[in-house]
Amino acid sequence: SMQWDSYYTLEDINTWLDDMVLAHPDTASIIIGGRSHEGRDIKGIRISHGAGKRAVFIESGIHAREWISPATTNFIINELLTSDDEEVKMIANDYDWYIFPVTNPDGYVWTHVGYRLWRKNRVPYGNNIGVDLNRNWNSNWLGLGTSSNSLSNTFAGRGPFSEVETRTLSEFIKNMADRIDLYLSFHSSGQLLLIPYGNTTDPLDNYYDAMKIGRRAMGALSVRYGTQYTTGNIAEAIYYATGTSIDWIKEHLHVPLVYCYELRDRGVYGHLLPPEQIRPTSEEVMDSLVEMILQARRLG
Ligand code: 0X9
Ligand code: ZN
Repeated sequence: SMQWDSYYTLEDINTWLDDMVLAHPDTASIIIGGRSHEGRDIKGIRISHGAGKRAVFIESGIHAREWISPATTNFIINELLTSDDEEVKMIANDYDWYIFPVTNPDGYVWTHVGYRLWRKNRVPYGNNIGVDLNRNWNSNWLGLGTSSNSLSNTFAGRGPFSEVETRTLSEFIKNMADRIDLYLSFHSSGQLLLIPYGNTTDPLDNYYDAMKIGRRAMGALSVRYGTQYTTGNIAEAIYYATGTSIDWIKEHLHVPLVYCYELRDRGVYGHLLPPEQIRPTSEEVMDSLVEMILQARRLG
């Protein structure tokens, strides 16, 4: 089992997912959300206490080097399956959970065996390698905040969904989209909670509800360790970014609530967050997730 004080390889994470399903056969099952260029599965877990419930979807690790993202997601899986906390048990029970810790498996493996700060997938384009999988979704594709140069870390690919990872995962999501109440995308870093859209500062249809729910969730996040997150539209809170997952989920699948977490920290370690911070980062995010769902219910 995981100790939450070190980062794990893809192989370790996938074995751990299998172990969790073996230990919780009535509620947990393995799901395959898609595949990668190098032929790996995008492996995840479904947690369900009975058919026909509304769903929460968690996509993490789309950027390979952001190791705190899968680590936090694994912690959430563990809490949903093993916690004795009444509120955690309640959210675990009330929803069907679809959770993918590593949605860029080739990139994640490369950060362990090749280059620690790799971000993109591993597809060769000319002399360069890799598409930014968070610029390749079919929403304002190749708009602001991305690049058509394959050397760039924000290379959008040769077309919307040119990459097998985004193409297969988006199909999986599309096929269950009418059940999703809440979609979360985990990244690092900067301590932000972001809402669509990345190409404009114009408010969303449900901007005020999304902001209110997000701010209250970040209030809950701050209680345990005092960690401050800023809630805002992608374009106003950081920079323009197009072809991102949450924009596509919102624009094309009409999921009401979608958020991108930019996890710890705020510029000291960045993507190289020390493993001692895995547990506190994960705990406070879990606190925020409980509050987010309670607030979404109140307003929804
Ligand atoms: O640039 C990005 O893709 C994200 N920042 S990061 O430093 N993790 O690369 C911000 C994108 C915000 N939008 C979505 N996540 N959809
Ligand atoms: Zn990222």
